[in-house]
This record gives sequence, structure tokens and C-alpha cells, in this order.
Amino acid sequence: MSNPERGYRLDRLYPWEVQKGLSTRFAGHWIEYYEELPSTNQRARELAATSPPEGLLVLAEKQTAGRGRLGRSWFSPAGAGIWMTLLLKPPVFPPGELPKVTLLAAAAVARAISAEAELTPLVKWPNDLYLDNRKIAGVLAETAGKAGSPWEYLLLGIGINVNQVSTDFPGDLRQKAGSLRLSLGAPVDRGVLLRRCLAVLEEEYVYACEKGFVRALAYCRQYSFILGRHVEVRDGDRRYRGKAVAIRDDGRLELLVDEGGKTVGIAAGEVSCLSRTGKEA
Ligand code: BT5
Repeated sequence: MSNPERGYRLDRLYPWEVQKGLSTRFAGHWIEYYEELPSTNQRARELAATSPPEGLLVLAEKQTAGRGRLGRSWFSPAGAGIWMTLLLKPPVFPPGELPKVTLLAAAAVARAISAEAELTPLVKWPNDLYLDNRKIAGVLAETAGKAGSPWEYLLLGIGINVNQVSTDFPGDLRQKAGSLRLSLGAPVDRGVLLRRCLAVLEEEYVYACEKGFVRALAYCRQYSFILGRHVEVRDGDRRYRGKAVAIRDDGRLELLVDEGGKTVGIAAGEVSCLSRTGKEA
């Protein structure tokens, strides 16, 4: 290897290597692996129409049209991160649970990172993980299925920045995106982390199917990036400013709004943290 610094780029998340030592009952037992895909969520949606087994994992070294929420894009360069979608088939699945499922996935990935890399990512409601004030991971939870049963599958799309250095990010992301490597000061083995993510995701999911989301929500509250902070939440055309005081049991963010001192429960949105002067922090 001529340049050990960049050696991680030669790694591949080959399914047979990922599956060696995988401790799950179903998550990742079937892996569709691609060097390059437009988006793992998009591929998972196509596969959902063919009645795949629960636990199927779509994995790509690189995405050319990685997706965030609301049509935003997700930067997914080759070999530097984990870009994946896990297909689950929950027994009962009211579509209103999606915000909680998103938080569950964020909590599971945060737990997996804490276990493997000795870092403590914070959950930024509703779908991000942060380290050192930078976004290092995002979750895109969607539903899919055959025509007539569009909620048959849950697609847990997860992107984790693992080994990028800051010059790997395009200009507009350089100030706000981070990676495990940047926080740790050393590269991280993607295969080991991926196995741990699958194990914790399955564990949290099975637990939630039996007992509800209490445990995942408790984690998101304990390791929250925003609770107690003054924030602005944008939800479409609506904007709220106030103190983030709670994550409710239904997954909504409770905000004590500046004007009128009332609390509101917000189902989805984009949160920015504000400084005391009201500017974006
Ligand atoms: C998310 O959306 O954070 C969800 C990201 C989910 C990505 C995974 S990768 C595997 C699977 N397949 C897909 O196609 N998607 C999922 P959102 O909250 O909307 O955030 C998007 C915003 O994050 C962008 O507008 C950028 O500002 C920022 N961003 C984009 N790429 C980033 C990156 N690699 N790291 C940090 N921030 C990024």
C-alpha cells in the first residue's frame, strides 16, 4: 500500500466478509452489494415489490444520487462511509410510527458507534447524529411494498461518515459535516462497525416490536443534541423558535415557544440551534 493514510479506500464491504461473525438472527443475512448505486433506498424500494425476506440489506460502496429527506441529497463517496438500507417487515405497522422508527435507528447507530469507536454521538432530532458539532450520520426511514400494501416493508436508510477527512467533503459541507475518523483521529474498520450496527438495530427493533419504543426514546433523550437548547424548527412554511424541552412518547419534539410561553409538539422538521442572541449557533 503506497499511502497508508488513504489505505482505507482499498477496503470493501464484501458481503461474505461482513457476514463472518455476524451475530444477528436475520438482519444482514441477505446482502445485495454494489460498488455503485444511485441510492440504496431506491434499490430497496424496487426489491420490496418482490417480497424479499426480512433483514435484507442493500449496501453500496458509493451512491451517485444518495437521498436525504424532502428531496435533499446525501453525499456518499466511495469507500469512506457506510451507505445502506435495511428492509424490515414489522408485524404491526401504523404509518404514524415512522418518526419513532427514525429515532430508533438513530439511537441504534449511536449505540453501535459508542461500542466500536469509543465516541458518543448525540442524536439531533429527528434523524441525525452529531459529533463535535458536526453531522456524522443521517437516517431516512420510508415505507414500501407491493401495490395495495405500500406499508409492508420498512426501509431503514442509514448513512454514516466513517473515514472521510475534511478535504473529502465538498465546500458546502466542509463546515458542517464530520466523520468518525475526524473525531477519533484514526480510521475505523467499516466492516466491524457495520456488523455492530446490524446487531444493535435488530436488537432495538425486536425490542420495540415487543415492548414499544420506550427504550430507544430514552436513549435519544439522554444523548440529545438539542434538548435544553434554544432552537428554531422549520416545518414546511412554519417556523417555531423556543427551547427544546422534551421528546414525547410519540416521537414529537416538544418546544416551549418564545412567544406566549406555550408548548407545541412538532412531528417533523429541520432544527437549527440558536445562540443566546437568537443567531444560528
Ligand atoms: C438525512 O437527510 O440526513 C438522511 C440521510 C440518509 C442517507 C442514507 S445513505 C443510505 C440510504 N440511501 C439513500 O439514498 N439515503 C440513505 P436530511 O436530514 O434531509 O439531511 C440532508 C442534508 O445533510 C443535506 O441537505 C446536506 O446539508 C447534509 N449532508 C449531505 N450529505 C452529508 C454527509 N455525507 N454528511 C453530513 N451531512 C450531509
